[in-house]
Amino acid sequence: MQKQTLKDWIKGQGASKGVSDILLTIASSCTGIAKIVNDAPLDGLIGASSQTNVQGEVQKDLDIITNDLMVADLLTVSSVSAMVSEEIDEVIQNSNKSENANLAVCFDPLDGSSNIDNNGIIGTIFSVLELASNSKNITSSDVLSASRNQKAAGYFIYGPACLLMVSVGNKVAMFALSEKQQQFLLVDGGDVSIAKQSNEFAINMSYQRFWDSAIAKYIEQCLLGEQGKRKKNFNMRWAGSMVADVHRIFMHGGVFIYPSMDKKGSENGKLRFLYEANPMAMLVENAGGMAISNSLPIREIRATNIHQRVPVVLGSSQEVEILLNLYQNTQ
Ligand code: P6P
Repeated sequence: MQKQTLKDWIKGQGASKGVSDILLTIASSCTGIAKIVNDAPLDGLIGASSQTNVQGEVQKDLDIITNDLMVADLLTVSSVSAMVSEEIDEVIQNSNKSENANLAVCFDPLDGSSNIDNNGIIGTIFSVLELASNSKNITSSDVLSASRNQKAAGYFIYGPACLLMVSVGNKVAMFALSEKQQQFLLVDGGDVSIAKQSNEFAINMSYQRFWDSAIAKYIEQCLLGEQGKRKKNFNMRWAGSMVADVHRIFMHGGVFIYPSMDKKGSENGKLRFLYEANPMAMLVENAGGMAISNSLPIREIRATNIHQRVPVVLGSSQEVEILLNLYQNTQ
């Protein structure tokens, strides 16, 4: 049976033409990124560039190349009013936008780029926000005040297969890039859900001394396994790539944790709200999971900076509920 194309799925979900044009353009951009990533070792592109981004992080060659590709492609879409990229300090204006354009695209063009040189799994994360204003010059506060009005969110994952996980407000659907057809085709029934229970957690254990008491207590109980009050054993995974760690949660449950830490520069964790935490929170919640930042739902955060970092706990609802209770009891 012919698998549904991304274009037909989007139409079936009732997304606006503006959102549809953006999603199809990003899908085309990421088809190109998949090829660039695949050829990177042969093209000498797995190393670091001489530049640093607004986060003060050394940019990889591929960070810059993939960013420039996505910006150039999205500037051709008339429904895009502005963009926020992890790699660019300021809001990017779209001079080609139509008069009534009111959509902002926030993206991390290549998440997990510390995994490039070891051929690890990396990805692209995106969020489409509907702005309250369609003024000529879109400000940071215009974008930030639209963060609760996500019209679409998703990620591409460049692994053995190139996959897309996406939601335009209702269900979450997974697509795979068909080499033959060079387009994304629907995998399974278009209704991905996250297991409510899990025995797997994803956290960088090397930061244990910096954790707050809620996280410390939760992980302590996981590590006690059957001897502790959880009365079951846990497994740990940490890919060092948010897209890889979150995708595993969609596939077989689990909880992903990047907490605030008592460590200079990590007081709000590491992950950025607009183009990492917020889109992943929409996907996770639309798949029946939970996504919190300390004791607040991530999607209710009122960020004050377009590159603001926020603590992230997301995944299987029963596990996130335990962490939420721990946060509420330690406040
Ligand atoms: P750490 C990748 O650089 C990233 O932003 C996320 O994709 C990933 O979850 C996190 O950093 C890993 O951080 O501190 O474990 O290297």
